[in-house]
Amino acid sequence: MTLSDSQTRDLAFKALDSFQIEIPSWGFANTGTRFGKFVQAAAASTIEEKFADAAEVNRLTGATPTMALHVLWDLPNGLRDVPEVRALERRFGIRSGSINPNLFQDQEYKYGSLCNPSAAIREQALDHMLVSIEIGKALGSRDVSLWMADGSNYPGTQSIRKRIGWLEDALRACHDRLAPNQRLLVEYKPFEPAFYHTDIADWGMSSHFARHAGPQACVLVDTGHHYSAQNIEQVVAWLLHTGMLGGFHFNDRRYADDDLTLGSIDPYQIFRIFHEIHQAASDGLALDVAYMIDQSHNLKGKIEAVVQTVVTAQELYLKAALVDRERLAGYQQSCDLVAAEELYRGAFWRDVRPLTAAWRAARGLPADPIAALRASGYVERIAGERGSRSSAVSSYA
Ligand code: PSV
Ligand code: MN
Repeated sequence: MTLSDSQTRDLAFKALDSFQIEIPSWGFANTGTRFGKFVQAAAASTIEEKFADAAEVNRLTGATPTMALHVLWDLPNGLRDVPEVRALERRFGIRSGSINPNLFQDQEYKYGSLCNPSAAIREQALDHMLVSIEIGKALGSRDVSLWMADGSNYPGTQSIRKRIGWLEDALRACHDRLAPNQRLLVEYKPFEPAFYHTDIADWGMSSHFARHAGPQACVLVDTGHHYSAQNIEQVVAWLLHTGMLGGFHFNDRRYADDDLTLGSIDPYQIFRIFHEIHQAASDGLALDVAYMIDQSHNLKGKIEAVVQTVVTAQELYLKAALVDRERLAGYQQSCDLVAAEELYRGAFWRDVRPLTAAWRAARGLPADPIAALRASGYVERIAGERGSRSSAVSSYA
């Protein structure tokens, strides 16, 4: 059945109303590569500045009410920093999103954190996890999002199986401390900074650890954390099917974990992921998926890059929402390959920008959030205010 314009509009508005995406506090701070850092005068160097920037993005897009926090960078004093964060939430109208423990920067973690051969260091890492869970409770934030840099660089230098056991124990201990509304998201990555083996290298390992930990644990898919040829939407379909999909860290990549703007290299990839999610929802699967951005922009203006990312995510989410799934199912059933593919590709190529613009107008948002940011003078103003300080401080190298 072909939809009328007003039916399409209703469907589009419904999809856009339901789509929110979390922005990372570290996306506003000065970052770099291991070769160097190009500092930006407008970069945020305090938690207050990060909240201010997040509020600006939400004002422009209406789709980013929460900001992910990285414990070491944003709450360096742990629970003692909670009241300040609470006050900033109220002041800027932005809620704390996922809480990201940091198990990769302390010197002790050279040979691993929760998988370190030293029981004392594993204990220290577990303590940090437990503090992060308590921070999540105190902030009323639901997801604790774990990524570890643990692994090894050379064959034979670590017992892969002993490390599996240590991690199983640690994640179960974490799960025991979750409040009923909290979730533990387990992120995977096949390489970097470890280059021989990574303790949670892929979605199968993440799923195993999450299942072993308990029912409130699930998998986090960072789109940059796959081998080049990997079929990520198939991974997503499997996680949906097995009830293990907890959320995403979106970004794009050409070679490795490049942290490029979502959809800048392969927008079709993100469309295909969103299609799996819309399809699962319309098939009646119970879904609870946290959409998050994990990008640290080094060359683009930080706030502008985040706004561009949110706008792109909305467009791709909407394109996938508008796939005629009934007709597609018919073509799939009759194995009409070309008709199925053309319908699918057609949805991807559809220009949904008139629909996103109409939705923004109806919701009192700027029709073109990037242009509105440029016109607002916000970046120039904060660059003037922050410029003298920002070269000195950074949270991520
Ligand atoms: C690691 O590459 C990662 O994707 C994790 O999610 C970290 O928390 C984040 O990037 C920031 O370093
Ligand atoms: Mn990530």
